[in-house]
Amino acid sequence: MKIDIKEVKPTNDQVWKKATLMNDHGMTVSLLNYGGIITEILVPDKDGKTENVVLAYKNLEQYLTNPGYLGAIVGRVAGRIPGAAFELNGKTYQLESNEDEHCLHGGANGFNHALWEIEPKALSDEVMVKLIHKSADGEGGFPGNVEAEVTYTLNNQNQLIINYTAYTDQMTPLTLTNHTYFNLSGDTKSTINRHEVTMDSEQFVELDEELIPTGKLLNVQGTTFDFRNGRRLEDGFNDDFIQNQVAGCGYDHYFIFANEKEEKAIVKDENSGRKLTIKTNQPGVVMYTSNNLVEGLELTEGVTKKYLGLCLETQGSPASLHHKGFPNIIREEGEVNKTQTIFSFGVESNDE
Ligand code: FUC
Repeated sequence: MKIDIKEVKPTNDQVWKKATLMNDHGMTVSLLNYGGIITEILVPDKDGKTENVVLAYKNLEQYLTNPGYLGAIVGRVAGRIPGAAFELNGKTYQLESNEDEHCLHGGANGFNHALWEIEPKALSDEVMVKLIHKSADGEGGFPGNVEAEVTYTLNNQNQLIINYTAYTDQMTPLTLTNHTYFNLSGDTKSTINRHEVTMDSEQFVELDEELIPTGKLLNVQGTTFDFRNGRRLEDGFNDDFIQNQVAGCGYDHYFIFANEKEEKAIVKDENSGRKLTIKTNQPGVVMYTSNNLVEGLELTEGVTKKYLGLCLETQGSPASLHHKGFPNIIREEGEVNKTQTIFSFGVESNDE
């Protein structure tokens, strides 16, 4: 097990730190203290070939804008807050809008653009970095001073464990996630169309044309959103179901976990044999299939394009700010909100 931290310069006047965590089984995770952005996850395929399974820009400078939120920690509130406004205890809070009149992923100066303090720590059986960021009362329009800590831990079971801790000194909405785009084919050899997803979910949040929750939960039964027994993503890309259509012919929806299984989501790529399993104590996940990814930005391999990556953004649901019956994101004064998501990588070969 090893950690390496070095300085990188995206531009002449900026210095970031890049941490590289390595385990004893050929798995490597690299991340920046800027936005807590994951820039590389190297894992072996079924033949032992180690390749990168996340989308990352070739030029670090691109992360300063990062329209697709590649690899980043997202907060204070991951997802969309319609009209960039919400009510709390009878008071209306107006946020900065950054997508038409809506607030997306915490606003223009969200956690994905913060330069986090970084502390490495190596133990005998795991390596980790802790990232720390303080967000002041009123930032982006949100109430409360928030102290966030996110740790990325790599162990010898080929698991990347992300722990989020957030303290607030006032009642406030908060739900953090990570916006990594996975592509298990390795070095973006192919799109995610044939990735097979299994998900422990019976219900998802209906969206309108602007990707804003309507307030209705839909049952997955009989739709392209039924991943309970596994389904290829291309089923939804090619279907005329209105919910796939509004999302740009794909998925960009919050799925509520049924909590029948410990493994909340499993992603498999038959060609490479790679398998990603997700466990979390979050109540659900936004599954986004990069339907609206800005195209043509240079990546470490290839360029950004539609269906190139799969985001599995475990989080609470911002729809709960305006509708009843959705997983809560309001944190109480003095609360320390703790969540965890575990990404486990493995292989499954067909000829076994
Ligand atoms: C996801 C989506 C959005 C958006 C963004 C970059 O979380 O829900 O639609 O395009 O990330």
